[in-house]
Amino acid sequence: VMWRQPPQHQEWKGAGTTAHFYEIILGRCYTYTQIVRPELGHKDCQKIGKAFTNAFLSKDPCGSTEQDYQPLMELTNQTVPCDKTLLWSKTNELVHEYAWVQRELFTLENTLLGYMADGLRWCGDLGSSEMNYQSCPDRRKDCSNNSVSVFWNTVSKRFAEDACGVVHVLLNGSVHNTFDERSTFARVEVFNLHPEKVHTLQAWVMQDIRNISSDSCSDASIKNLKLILSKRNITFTCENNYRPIRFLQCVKYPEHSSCRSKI
Ligand code: DVN
Repeated sequence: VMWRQPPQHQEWKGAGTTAHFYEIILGRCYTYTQIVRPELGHKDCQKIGKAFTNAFLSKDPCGSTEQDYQPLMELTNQTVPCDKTLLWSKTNELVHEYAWVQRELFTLENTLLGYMADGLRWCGDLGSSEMNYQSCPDRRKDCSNNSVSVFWNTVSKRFAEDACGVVHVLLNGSVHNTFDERSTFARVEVFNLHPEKVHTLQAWVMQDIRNISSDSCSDASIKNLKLILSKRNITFTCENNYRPIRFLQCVKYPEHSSCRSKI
């Protein structure tokens, strides 16, 4: 008997779990703890890998919670020195180029958990103990409480809560909302900085070198950020086109007029 194949049904609107997810997070855990930051000391990568997958396997991928990730969070605590936390929004490439050079600065992706999960996708299914490699919930089209978004909200919250001293943030002065209220930085990180430990948030607002305009620090969205922080008793300072990061932009566009002579 020839059975007609049922039409392939995509459960969710987003791409599925990254192929070889488990091997990638395990490998990244060993790379980070053995090579990138050996000073972190011993971490049990086998246990961390299991805690990561246990957070979402056999569960509804649209019903993910902070508690699901608690065992993973407890195995991956890490101290970032005061004044060395670097937040960002809409500057993904530039911020990591800068953190690569300034090795004492930590973005979330320079901590163990952020390093392990960076760029990956994952989800499980309530009715199965396997990962779903076919599709995962899209945060806009399916649900916001999906396994990946809840993970980033949870780790971003801890990253901000743990910060102390001066916290830096690299923002994009060439987009419509430099401070975007829907971003993780705005929704999660700004509200979880502890004013008893964090006295100042220093923003570096970088513009696209090919398109330099006027003062981004006086942008309305930045004024909104300043207001939110003043209500939280955190001092806000803002600097346009911070020179060390401008130099990085000039590495990419050395022939640009603002890179040719005096910057
Ligand atoms: O400070 C950093 C870092 O610590 C991080 O955890 O949060 C800050 C960066 O996130 P952001 O402020 O939301 O910045 P972006 O540039 O708006 O978003 C960066 C990336 O995270 C993008 O790939 C976002 O996906 P998108 O908007 O292109 O579909 C992604 N992202 C943002 N919010 C998310 C999310 N991914 C999953 N769930 C969310 N809620």
